[in-house]
Amino acid sequence: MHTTEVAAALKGAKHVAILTGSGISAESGVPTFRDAQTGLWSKFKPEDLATPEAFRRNPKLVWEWYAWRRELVTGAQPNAGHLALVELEQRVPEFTLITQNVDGLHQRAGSHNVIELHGNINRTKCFEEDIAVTEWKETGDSPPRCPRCGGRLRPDVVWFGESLRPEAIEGALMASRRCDVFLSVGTSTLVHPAASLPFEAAEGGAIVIEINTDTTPLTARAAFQLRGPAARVLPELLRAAWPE
Ligand code: BV8
Repeated sequence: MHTTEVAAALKGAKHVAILTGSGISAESGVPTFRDAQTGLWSKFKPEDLATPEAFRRNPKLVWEWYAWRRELVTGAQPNAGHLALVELEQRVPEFTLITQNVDGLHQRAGSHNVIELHGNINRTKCFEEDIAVTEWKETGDSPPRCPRCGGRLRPDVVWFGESLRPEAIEGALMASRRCDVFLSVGTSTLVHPAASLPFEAAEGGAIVIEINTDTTPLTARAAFQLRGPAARVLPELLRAAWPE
């Protein structure tokens, strides 16, 4: 294991950028995209439900899938992996946390400089007008209706085939190209454009470290791989870099 070399790199870093995927929330009980769905959702593949086409075809089904996931997320707690990143943010001169997760667990753990690439499941917007909606009348409609235009409401997440918010992807690309240490944590590195960020960082000369329980398309390109669960590996790394 390269914990000592990685700890030394972190200790000397000026700007650390992190990309996280659903693997960092796995130990909080939030299933990853790869994990088979359970219960009445077991017959659906996430990428079949997380599209505007699926919502047009069956808005009630998609809305209730997100309601189920929202309950899971609300019942979950940030784990030692999330908390280690909060500590890392306080220990390095510049820090950018780029997440693909829509669960909001980084912010609940106490992380500040967070870029939510794919939105947040606890926010809602109007499907027709594409603007945020915070209050609506519960009329029993599923999905509920927009108080302004009567259109259907949808979760404020980025669906497959939809573009990311320009400021989010531009901020993530800038941090990836400018950082000197890049950690890719708990992501299968398959969904674009997020999956290109660790490679942008490597192109930019950063030391790229992968923390994952498995190999991914990034493994061969990373300078170091720390194989293991994020909630164990990240605190170990912080202790190796800052023993006090
Ligand atoms: C777009 C929000 C413009 C919704 C999500 C280039 C090449 C190929 C395809 C494309 C391309 N460019 C665009 C595409 C199409 C598509 C795409 O990438 N498709 C993939 C499937 C090939 N991208 C898009 O559609 C994007 N939009 O590009 O718009 C455009 C449009 C059309 C055509 C061209 C351009 C929008 C993508 C965003 C979609 N929304 N989420 C919701 O959550 O419901 S993506 C969603 O899936 C997540 O946010 C995340 O990004 C992804 C899942 O990946 P991971 O988080 O990594 O999770 P996964 O389960 O896969 O893996 C878990 C990993 O953790 C594993 O490696 C496992 O080993 C590890 N692990 C498990 N436990 C632990 C652990 N590691 C450590 N510790 C543990 N305990």
